[in-house]
Amino acid sequence: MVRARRLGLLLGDQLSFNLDMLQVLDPQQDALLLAEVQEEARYVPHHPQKIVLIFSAMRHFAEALRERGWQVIYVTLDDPHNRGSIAGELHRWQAALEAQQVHVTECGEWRLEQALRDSGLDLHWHADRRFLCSRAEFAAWAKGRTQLRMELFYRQMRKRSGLLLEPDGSPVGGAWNFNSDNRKALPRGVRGPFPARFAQDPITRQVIALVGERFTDHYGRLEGFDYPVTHAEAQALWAHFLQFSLAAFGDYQDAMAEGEPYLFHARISAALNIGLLDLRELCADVDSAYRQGHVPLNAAEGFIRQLIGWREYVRGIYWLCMPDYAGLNAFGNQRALPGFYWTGHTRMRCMAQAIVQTLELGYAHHIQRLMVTGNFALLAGIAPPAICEWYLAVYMDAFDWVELPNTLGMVMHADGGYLGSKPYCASGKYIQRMSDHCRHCEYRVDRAVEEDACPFNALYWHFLMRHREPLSGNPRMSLTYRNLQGMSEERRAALWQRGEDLLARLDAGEAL
Ligand code: DLZ
Repeated sequence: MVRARRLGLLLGDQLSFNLDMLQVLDPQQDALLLAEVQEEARYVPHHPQKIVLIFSAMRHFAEALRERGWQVIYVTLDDPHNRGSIAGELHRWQAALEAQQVHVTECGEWRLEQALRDSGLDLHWHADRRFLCSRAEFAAWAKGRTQLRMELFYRQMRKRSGLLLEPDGSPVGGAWNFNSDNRKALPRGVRGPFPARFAQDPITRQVIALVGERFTDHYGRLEGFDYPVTHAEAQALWAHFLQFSLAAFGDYQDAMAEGEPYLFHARISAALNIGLLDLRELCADVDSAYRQGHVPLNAAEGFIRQLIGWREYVRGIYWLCMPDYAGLNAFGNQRALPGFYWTGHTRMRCMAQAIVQTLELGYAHHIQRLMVTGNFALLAGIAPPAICEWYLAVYMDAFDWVELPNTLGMVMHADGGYLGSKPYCASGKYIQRMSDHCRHCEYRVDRAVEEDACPFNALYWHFLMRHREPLSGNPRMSLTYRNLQGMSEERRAALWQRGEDLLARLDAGEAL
């Protein structure tokens, strides 16, 4: 066995040439370790395509590193000596290579970072500079603030990055945020572009065979995998978005439509989160597309806000508040996740569409996640750990640092409003306004208490009634509570009863 002076670990979501560690270590004397392990593949029932993505991208990255002269140890899942965990493999290879030092990059997830810190290995830690704001910088920004607000954080990131700024430091277009120009419903006849698809090469096909054998107990379709697995393919996906989708993304980023799983969304989040794309390069491209007049400001600003605003903000909150954050449950929700989240077998058309496409593609866009599957979980009072695990398992781009704050905080309001100032609860009316699902649904969105009424309607009012305390005191909810107060007592009682019936049916294991 060859020896190495130092050993560097690269995790399945750290597949970037820009990592600090790769600048510090020396290809002449040091070795890099990538390991496919049971523990990472099974800590939640990841969508089979997500496991394919990670393993295939890891194998391709290992090849690319070797081409650049690195000595790479690559451990496959079926290696008979595989110890099944990242810490186990680090121990094994440190001993085998007689490495004097082991280098690691901050993990995306608290769970794994804790396991490495508890591993008994003497580790040299590197910050993950793929993000704009370090953990320590976020903590310094948050210190002394009673309420954290994304908008203020976002403005700081804009100033710091120089993105979409005038020479005097003011925001281009005279405002920091064009959020209100991002909410158009899709006009009839408008469709998203033909999606970019990536053919499976022999490495990917080998991984698909492995996953098909080993993960038969995980939910989600394995066939049809077409995600980018190399840096070059991820760049091609990005170029496709810039050319065909970004201009319309601004207007229609909240829209939903039958048979349109992607619309004008970039579908780059999985590639970005595992290191195949670089945040700074993406933002620079969007900034320059705007400055060259190729895309309107609501598109450029809306996109950049998601990346340097929301994405960095949720990561900051995650590392500031873990591990306690994972246990928060402000509404005391205890209900089990309905079985139809794993099958899509529900008569609610919007839910069925979002869930089925999720199981087929490992993808749904943010409004489907927030206002359809998420909204239902909030209104139905699903226990936060159950719905958080679902999101973490089924989405290709889901890692705890981004999934947990988004689900527990933004979707479920289980942190009591720390991350977002009001719950994103909505009746069927919102879904009707933003999609064409209701036109194809068995339930009637214009009804609330009848047997054929859209379940979102009564559940919405039931949610507001059962959480009157503490929500009615929230100034952003006052109009909603005035509407509730304006109803007759009989109407409120009927809505409550219909909500009770629906929840009882969920508890009995019935699909709505
Ligand atoms: C998601 C995932 C999966 C499915 N498998 C592996 C693996 O076998 N080896 C690995 O290094 N990483 C994997 N990952 C990504 C890790 O779970 C991810 O790095 C941590 O959750 C982030 O802390």
